[in-house]
Amino acid sequence: MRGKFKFTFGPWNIHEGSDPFGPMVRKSIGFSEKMSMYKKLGFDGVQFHDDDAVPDLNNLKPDQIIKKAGELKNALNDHGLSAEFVAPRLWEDEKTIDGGYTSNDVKCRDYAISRSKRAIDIANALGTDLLVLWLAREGTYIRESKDSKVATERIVSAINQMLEYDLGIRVCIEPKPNEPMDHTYIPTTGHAIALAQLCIDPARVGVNIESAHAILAGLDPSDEMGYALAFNKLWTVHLNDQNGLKFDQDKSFGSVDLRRAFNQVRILDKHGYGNNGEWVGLDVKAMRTQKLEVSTKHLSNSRTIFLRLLELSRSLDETKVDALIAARDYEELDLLIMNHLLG
Ligand code: 3MF
Ligand code: MG
Repeated sequence: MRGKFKFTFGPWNIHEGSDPFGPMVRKSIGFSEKMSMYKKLGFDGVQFHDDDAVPDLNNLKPDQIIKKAGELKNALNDHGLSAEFVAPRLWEDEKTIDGGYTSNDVKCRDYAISRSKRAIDIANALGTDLLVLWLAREGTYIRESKDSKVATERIVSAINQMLEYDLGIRVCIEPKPNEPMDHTYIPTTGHAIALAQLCIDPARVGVNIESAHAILAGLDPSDEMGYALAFNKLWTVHLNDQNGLKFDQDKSFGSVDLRRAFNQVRILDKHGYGNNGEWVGLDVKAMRTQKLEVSTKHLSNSRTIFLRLLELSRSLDETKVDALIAARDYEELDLLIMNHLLG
């Protein structure tokens, strides 16, 4: 069965251009203005951090948070948009300096769990059952500061508390090997899927694979996707691109390695991604040099590249591919693919 594709991104993907070495270079665009940009750019879904959806949520009571999220849901409806997921933003608060679920301080761990429950409340109010966990600071700068067995058990315990809190919620881990930490505890798809097996309801724990995160781990994103698909655990993706092993670049999809992007589109399409409602998320950032008026092109461009690669994937002569595989002539297969990509 072929894939069925609809696209989504998070409000953080339209951003002011600040980086660790320089301030913002573009003015901030408020969420209501961003909301009116989605459809024009070809997107139907919105990904949220909990505080993108409900700003200042630390100073609100649970029922106030739910009320505000309900108001946001109405605004999304007015724009014909759906909420894809909510992710607790656990990496900015002072209480999560040393990690949330794996912090050495019990008060900080409790905060991380209660904040995750608020994110689940927001997901419910926005009409989605997907909670994404990018485990940003669940790791270390030095090995001796935490015990990796205890840390793993603490992440499992935190996820279990989320699964117990809401019997309908699905928890989707977004693995990343480093940045901001030196090392994180759930660096790859394999780690995330294995972790699911330790949870009380493994069927409700899956993955969000980001191309750049897989590349940073020295892995091929399409193989990571195939692995998750074999477990029926690929519940969303963050497509983008990455030029080698350096900081997380969030470049436009396909802009570094077109063939690597082609293989991601191909594996998704070959295995019917999207037929159970999965979205294609694009976690991409505009270059810092881009002027405000043209600072959303990375989003529409990434979608365009995806759709062009989809055409190429669907027009590939699979009979020829099969014959070359049967003959074990992978050099000729290599040329077939290159010629196909070159047009
Ligand atoms: C970090 C990321 C994050 C997550 C997002 C949702 C800012 O490398 O990719 O994007 O995708 O927080 O979990
Ligand atoms: Mg991401």
